[in-house]
Amino acid sequence: MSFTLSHACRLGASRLGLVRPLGAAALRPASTAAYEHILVERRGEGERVTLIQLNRPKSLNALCSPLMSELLEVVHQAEQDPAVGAIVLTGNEKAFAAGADIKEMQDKRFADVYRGSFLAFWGGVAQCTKPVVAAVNGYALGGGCELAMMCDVIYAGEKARFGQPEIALGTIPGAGGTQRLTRAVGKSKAMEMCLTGDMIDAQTAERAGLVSKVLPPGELVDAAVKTADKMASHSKLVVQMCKEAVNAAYEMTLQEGLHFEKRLFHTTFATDDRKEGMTAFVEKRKANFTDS
Ligand code: DAK
Repeated sequence: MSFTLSHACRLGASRLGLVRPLGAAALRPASTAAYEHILVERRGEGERVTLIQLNRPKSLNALCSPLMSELLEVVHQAEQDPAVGAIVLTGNEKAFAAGADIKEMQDKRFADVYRGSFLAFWGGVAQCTKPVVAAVNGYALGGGCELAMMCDVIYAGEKARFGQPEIALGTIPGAGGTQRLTRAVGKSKAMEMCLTGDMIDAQTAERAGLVSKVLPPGELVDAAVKTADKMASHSKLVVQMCKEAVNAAYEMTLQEGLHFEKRLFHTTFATDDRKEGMTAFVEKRKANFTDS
């Protein structure tokens, strides 16, 4: 089912790069106008997966600020919606996204971007507490590659191409390209990509650990939705803890991370869902999680 949301009065704030926290009450009826730069659908069992498609095909889904504001608004809504268990983010067959909008950045000066902390709000995608699966067909360049890396899992179509070409524009990656990419593929490949601006193909990205699966382009989104749906079938509470624990591996020493993991593991014993999951196993039935 497609659901659409009015955005008429929202874009003023969005264009300033402000992302308003929206509660469920801010959801608009399904019959009103759609977003301008993204398409949003609900998929999966019980429509528990939010599928977001970047939709600026003429500019290869260049990530202008209004698009990113819309994206962050929907991510936030999905996060607030107790019926949603996971998100899939995709583009089209030619491009996931060819980067931030160069035309928007072209005339900016240091004072503009520094004073306003230009584009810093993008980071909200990585803060999402629910699982986000990126389904990348075509180009994922610059901010497009960085956006994919803010997601928890990346699936790639066979023709996908990843790159950090900012160096050729006289700048450097600014949304994680030097950091998340290095953690994902190691120093040598990250340096090679960031310093040459060259792209890697989907197969290379899979070998390097940047993506976890490569699929025929036509099967990609369904595969990503299937995976997201499986994640959404588990206890949302425990999925959130699990995501938090994996993400901690990027921030902590091994000892700190092991301690943090152990404490979260112990914490699952304070939930109804841990008891239900183990009881269902023993009783040879499907668990009925209540996210509590
Ligand atoms: N921005 C704006 N327009 C773009 C674009 C982009 N990134 N990429 C493509 N387009 C537009 C083209 O200008 C063209 O528009 P028209 O000329 O038709 O009006 C249309 O999309 C089709 O593109 P091409 O004609 O170039 O198509 P080709 O198939 O020949 O080439 C290409 C495809 C992907 C190789 C090429 O378009 C390309 O090189 N694009 C630029 C890729 C790039 O350099 N990306 C990095 C941008 S810098 C930050 C957050 C994010 C960022 C930084 C900081 N913070 C949180 C602080 C991100 C920065 C970047 O991403």
